[in-house]
Amino acid sequence: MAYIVVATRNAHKVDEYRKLLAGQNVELKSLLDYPGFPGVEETGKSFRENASIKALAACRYCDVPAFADDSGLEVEALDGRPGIYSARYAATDPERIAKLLEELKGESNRRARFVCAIAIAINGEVIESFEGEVRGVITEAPRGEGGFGYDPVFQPDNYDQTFGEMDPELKNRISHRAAAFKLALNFVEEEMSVLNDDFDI
Ligand code: ITT
Repeated sequence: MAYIVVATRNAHKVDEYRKLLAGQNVELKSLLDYPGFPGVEETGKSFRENASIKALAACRYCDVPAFADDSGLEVEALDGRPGIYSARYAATDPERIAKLLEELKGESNRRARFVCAIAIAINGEVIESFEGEVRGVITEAPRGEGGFGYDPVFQPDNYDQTFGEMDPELKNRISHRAAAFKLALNFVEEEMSVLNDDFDI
C-alpha cells in the first residue's frame, strides 16, 4: 500500500488525520515514526507558509509524499492573536487556555475562528496548499475533557457544546482541519494520482 507522511509530532493531529483518511487506499505515517527527524523552525508569517516549510522538510527527509498542518486560533478581540503563535502562546494546554481567558476577561466580543492550512509536498517540492476554518466563540470557562489545545474553550457556531465536550467524530466533521482536508483531498483526487504505485516503497 502507498503511504504518506503527515509532518507533525502532535499525536492528536495524527489521530484526526487517520480518521479523515479512513477508507482511502493509503497508509498514514507521521514524524512520530521518524524519531531522527531533526525538526524545522516555523519561520513563516502565515499558516500556509509554515505548513509549506513543514511539508517540504518532511518530504525531503522521509523521501515520500508528505503533507503538513499548521493551525491555530484567531481571536477577534485580540486582533487575530494567538494565530500562528497558538502553540507558542504558553508552555502547556492548560496554561494556554488560562492565558487566553485572562486576556479576554471582561471582553464581550468572544468571536474567534480556528484556521488550518495544509500543504502538500511531493518529490521535494510543495505543490499546493489549502486553508479551512471554523467560526465560533471563546467560552467564559473551559468545558469538556476531549480533544486538545484550545478545544475546551471553543464553541463552534450553531452548536451548544465546546470542541472539548463534543463527540470527536462530530468535531472531525466540522473542524477547520476537516475543511482544509476536504479541499486537499479533492485536489489530490482531481489533479493528481499521487496515491498510486509510483510512491510505493
Ligand atoms: P506540529 O507543528 O508538529 O504539527 P503543533 O501542535 O506545534 O504540532 P502547530 O504549530 O500547527 O502544531 O500549532 C497548532 C496549535 O494550535 C496547537 O498546538 C493548538 O494549541 C492549536 N490548535 C490547532 N488545531 C487545534 C484544534 O483542532 N483544537 C484545539 N487546538 C488547536
